[in-house]
Amino acid sequence: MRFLNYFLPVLKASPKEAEISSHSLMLRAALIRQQSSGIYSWLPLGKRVLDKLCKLVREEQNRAGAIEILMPTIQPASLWRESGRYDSYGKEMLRIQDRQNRDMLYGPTNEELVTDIVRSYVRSHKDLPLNLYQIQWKFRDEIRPRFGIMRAREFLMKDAYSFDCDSAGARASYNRMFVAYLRVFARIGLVAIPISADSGPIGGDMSHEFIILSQVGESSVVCDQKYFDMRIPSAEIDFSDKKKIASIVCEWTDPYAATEDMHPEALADLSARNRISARGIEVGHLFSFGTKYSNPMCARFIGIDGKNYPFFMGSYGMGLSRLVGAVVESSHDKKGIIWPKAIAPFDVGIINLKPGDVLCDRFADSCYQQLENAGIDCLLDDRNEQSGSKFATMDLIGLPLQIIIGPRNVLKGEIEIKDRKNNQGEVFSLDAMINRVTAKQ
Ligand code: P5A
Repeated sequence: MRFLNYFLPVLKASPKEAEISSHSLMLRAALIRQQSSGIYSWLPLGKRVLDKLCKLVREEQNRAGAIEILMPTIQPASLWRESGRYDSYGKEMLRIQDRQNRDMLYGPTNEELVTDIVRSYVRSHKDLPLNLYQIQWKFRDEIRPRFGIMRAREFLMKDAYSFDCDSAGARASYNRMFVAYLRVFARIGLVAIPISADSGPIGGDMSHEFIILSQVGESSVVCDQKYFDMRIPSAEIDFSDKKKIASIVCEWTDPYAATEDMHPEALADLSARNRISARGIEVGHLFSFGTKYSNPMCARFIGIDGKNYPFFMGSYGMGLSRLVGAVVESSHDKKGIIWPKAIAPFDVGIINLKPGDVLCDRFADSCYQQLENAGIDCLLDDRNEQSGSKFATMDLIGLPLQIIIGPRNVLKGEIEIKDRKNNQGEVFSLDAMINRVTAKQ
């Protein structure tokens, strides 16, 4: 992509409404734009990040055996009346009426809707287990939307729903999602602490939140620092191996972790040396709630003994728009964002310091073409701007690698590569640079 053909309206000053770094950086780098309280547009650069994150999340959900569907954002109230949640859900739910005066709502979550799909098609234990997921916008009319997309009213969630014959099967489905979550967070450079949690309005007796430690988080957590040295399950992990998957969950729930409002005795065993007390951002939440929805909604299957049973269910949420904020919050410096490679909007930023100069243009175009041909996404800054402003923009938007093409270097046939993370530059010939960058990707 060439900057002159792109839409990247970066802001010079930090917007007044932003209270935390990630919100300010996301606005300044033109990732998002607020349209109303807690409601955001995703501008081209932000859309690229969100798309990359969705792709990665899909890979991990599919690997764990979940199957993607897409449910509507607008749901009929009738389903929520069946489950009994229509009245109890409260003011967070955006309730609307259609032209026939039918009660509808903008989905804050989809347990009822997915239960309706499954009860319509799944008849037999032979069709189980089943785990259906979607990536879809949700609306919750939060009393105090805050920190940009971090606590928004409209937000993107990956929500998965599992259906099993019995509680042992449901536990295995839960464990698979747990392990898939560990892999997603690790792939975007985050350590997420699984914390046993209250299940709130979703319900059930087992629940874990995944929390990223951060000063701006809304939860207070205490955990063992061991979490920061633990190994992430590899991509080759066999998700059909129930024992292996359960052992990984055991390993990851063994070190101490709790939210501060719980008063566990185990805390006493945790020596001060290993204890981390910090704030954290909730980026995912797993629930296991058995027959809470299938029973009232008469969602049943025929078991091995020919009798009817309600499905044993769980649901598994991941806040994808919030995760983008959490990544920016945990990976930035004074100059701007530092994207992990996995979700960077472009892999490489090329700065042509002197557009119009024959040699600079030739080097910049050749570099851009060769990298694009090698499948590397580049943003070429071909604007006629001051060098300082171009450097500042590139640092602000935080692409992992910068290639700097300046009139003095090109006379010697050279190009500079700078790593955004450590700010270290190295000078190469054009060919050596292409080899180097393509080898790194
Ligand atoms: C699980 C999947 C559920 O809704 N039903 C479907 C279950 N869980 S949850 O914990 O309520 O939400 C899942 C994740 O969504 C993110 N999230 C938000 N992100 C941005 N703004 C919000 N207002 C918001 N509310 C929830 C969180 O990451 C949460 O873990």
